[in-house]
Amino acid sequence: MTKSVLSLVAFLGTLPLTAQVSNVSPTPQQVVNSSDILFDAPQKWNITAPKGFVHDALTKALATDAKSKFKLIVKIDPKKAPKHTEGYTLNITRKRATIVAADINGAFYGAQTLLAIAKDGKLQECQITDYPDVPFRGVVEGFYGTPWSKEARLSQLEFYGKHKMNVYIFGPKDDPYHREKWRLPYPEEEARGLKELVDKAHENGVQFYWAIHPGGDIKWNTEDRDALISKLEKMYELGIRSFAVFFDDIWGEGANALKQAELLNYVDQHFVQAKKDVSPLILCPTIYNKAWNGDGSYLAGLKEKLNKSVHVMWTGNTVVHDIDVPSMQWVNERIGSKAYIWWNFAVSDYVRDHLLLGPTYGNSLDIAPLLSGFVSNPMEHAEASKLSLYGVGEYTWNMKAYDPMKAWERAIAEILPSNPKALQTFASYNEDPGPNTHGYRREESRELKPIAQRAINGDATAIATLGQKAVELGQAATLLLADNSNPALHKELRPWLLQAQLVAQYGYTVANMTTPMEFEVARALQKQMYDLSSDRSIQHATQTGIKVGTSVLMPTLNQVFANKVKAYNTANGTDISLIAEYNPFRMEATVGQLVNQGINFEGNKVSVRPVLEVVTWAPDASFTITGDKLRTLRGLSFDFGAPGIESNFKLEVGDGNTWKTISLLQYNSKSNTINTGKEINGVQATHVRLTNVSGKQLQLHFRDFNFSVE
Ligand code: LOG
Repeated sequence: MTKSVLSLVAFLGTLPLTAQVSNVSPTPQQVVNSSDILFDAPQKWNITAPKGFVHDALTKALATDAKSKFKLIVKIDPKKAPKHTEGYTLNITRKRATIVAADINGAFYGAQTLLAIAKDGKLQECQITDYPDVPFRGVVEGFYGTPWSKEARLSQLEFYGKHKMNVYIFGPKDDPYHREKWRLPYPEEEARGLKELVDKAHENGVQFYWAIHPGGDIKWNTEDRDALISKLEKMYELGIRSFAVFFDDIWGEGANALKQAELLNYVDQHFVQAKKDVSPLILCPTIYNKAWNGDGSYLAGLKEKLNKSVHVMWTGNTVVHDIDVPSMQWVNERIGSKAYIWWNFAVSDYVRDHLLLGPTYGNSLDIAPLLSGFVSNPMEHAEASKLSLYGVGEYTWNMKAYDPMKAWERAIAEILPSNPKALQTFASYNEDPGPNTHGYRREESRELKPIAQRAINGDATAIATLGQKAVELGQAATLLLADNSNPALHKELRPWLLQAQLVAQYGYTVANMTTPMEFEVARALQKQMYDLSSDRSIQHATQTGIKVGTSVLMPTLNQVFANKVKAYNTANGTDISLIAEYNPFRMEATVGQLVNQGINFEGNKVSVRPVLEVVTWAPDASFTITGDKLRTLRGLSFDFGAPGIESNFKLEVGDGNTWKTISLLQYNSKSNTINTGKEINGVQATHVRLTNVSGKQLQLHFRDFNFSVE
């Protein structure tokens, strides 16, 4: 670049870009506007472009005519293009648009930039030089819960292409042929569906990685090794050319670093290298975050044995964590290569009662040179996940230009152009996951914070404003419930929109209440929220509640409720309860991963939510479930994913002062379910406690723990 252009770039950096170029997301690395004047894009375009998906994308979006005077020329010329993989220049004049790209993906991205500029039928003279900061950018569908549908995935892949993300890793935990039945081939129809996805990915410049998760029951023998290779062969036949092997969330034999490395190296040599057209492998290790490093031998084993061509995934300092330079340096040193980041946002499988619709922020803007790839693990709500993925696209392409709030607003406008304001209001009450086992928190309702404290202090104006804010949330929810312009989004948000209406009514009631009757109304609304949370006709089977505004709005309202009732009690000598929440059971634990674990109470069944990763029980560690009143117990069972473990635990029930021990038995040797002796039936209790009495540390799953009450 010449000096004068550089200074022009610096100068323009302080000016807002005009409408057309600012349509481009992610923000290009360098833009020079020759003129601020917009001119009409041609009706018809005379297009010359490399055959295949670049040509297809352009001719699908633009009307073509070989006789048109306006030429669009796309060529691949590594000598003239920016010296970056996927780089391109785009030059628009009044007469023609020219894209010069380093490679085919660069040409595709140049075309995407042009299409974004021309979106409203206008063009602008400009010269753009562009390339990505991070070589592999995108998404790992790696959550627990209902895997995305084929339709959702097709829509995602288009979205990634449009926003210049080039990786999609298929690894949903609950796809049977990814994990449980990893040895078996997909049934024909599903295989056909995958083939369709692979084609769609290639049309959008996206590498489709298929991941296999064999560690739960793999035997380190030739038979299983060959089973794995033949499964990969089957996937290769479907057109897949990129593969990953996941060993996360397992323990025991499968978690052996040296055996894992041996297997990956074998696949590398006998499959990847042999095929010649397959991308480098990706491994998700068992120790995939710093908190689990232990004595360091696992990562040391990988570093020593694993082929350097294999990318190693990493979630950061803990399972759910934002990434910075020191955390990258820490892992890179230990694995001997640049880690491939698996960022666990906006995944919500550990807080399924929440939607995470807030902006994408928290990762340092200077880590690009330290990582080999950056993929985000989103929510099982595919369409709603685009709100954060849009930010991931912008962040990974051009970190220095990244502005989380602006990206968020642009995402909202793109995903629901009919009602962006309502969606933004609603989203601003669905950002924080609430207290959770991973300790990961997000800002929520930024605008509400200054009002909240004043409302709690009793400031009448602030309380009225709080009520008004609640009403605005209700209005937003009502508008969104009636807006079916994005049906997939509507379907995903619906349970939370219904809950938001109740939250709004509660807020309005609390802000305005003065009488005992109105206190009761507020409490009745909380009961309705609780009931809606466990209504199976509204939410699907693995969904465990519906929460809105838990970070600022609800706690503030609950506090205002208590203050008002207290003042009333003092003035009238009454003794009305200060608690508005309806919360019949709570959990306390010395097992770290269970501290904030939610409890469901539906019909007469009380159950603790499953934990996804392996739970570590120190000797004598326990958890206690406490009810709000004495209830009669009728049977209890649990499943920690292993048979014959009953003698390691002691189960007690009681009223908090006296405890009765209940025997634990495994009725069926083929299942992992542990039951109790008959003596539990009819016992009156408020408390149920389970303790590790084995005298040693236990590592177990936590699939289910439930009991029935009368
Ligand atoms: C799983 C992942 C899950 C995520 C968040 C990794 C590597 N594995 O704790 O499937 O969606 O955390 O709950 C994980 O993150 N285990």
